[in-house]
Amino acid sequence: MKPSPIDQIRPEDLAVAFGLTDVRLGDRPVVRRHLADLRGCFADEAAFSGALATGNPLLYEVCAVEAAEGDGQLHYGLGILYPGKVGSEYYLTKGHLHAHRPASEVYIGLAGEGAMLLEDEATGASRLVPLGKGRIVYVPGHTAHRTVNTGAEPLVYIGVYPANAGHDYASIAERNFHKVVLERAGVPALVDRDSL
Ligand code: PAN
Ligand code: ZN
Repeated sequence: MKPSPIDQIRPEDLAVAFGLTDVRLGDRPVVRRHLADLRGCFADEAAFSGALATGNPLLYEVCAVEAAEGDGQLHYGLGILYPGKVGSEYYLTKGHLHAHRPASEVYIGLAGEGAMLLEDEATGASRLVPLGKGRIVYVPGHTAHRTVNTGAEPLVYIGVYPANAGHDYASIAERNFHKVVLERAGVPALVDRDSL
């Protein structure tokens, strides 16, 4: 007899403990991105070089649970994005499109204050939507997405996405997002990259 789907998941993947200050989910691998890994992401290159000359801080870390593969399965990751800025641009994630473009994603905000920058791949249309404690963001397919910490505390969230989504970083690295999120007069402002 074929094993039922529930038998194909390891018991430790059926229920996973998490906290808000430690990104680790059991012994699953953690991806850590430091400032140097974000070369090319920030608009102000001089501010980036200046910041890097004084250190290479941890900007964010992610731990994913990829318990099952195949049609209909889900993966998810816990992310912690630390507060800070390069020049006046808030700390951010690299951002990506899903390799399987129709794959959408749900982000659930657990702690902190921030936003998601969404950008339609075909038209470049952008939305800045709040993500933080008590907020859920829907990321449609075909939409590049980047997380931004606009607060003073770590921004903690979970992203849930189809198992076959995959991550395409190269397309974003090539052209970057059209918009940047800067602190202007003490509050976040969405600004055209080309206007800087
Ligand atoms: C998230 C992201 C996470 C880190 O789990 O992977 O926020 O951002 P980057 O992957 O852009 O570095 C997600 O969107 N997964 O699909
Ligand atoms: Zn994603």
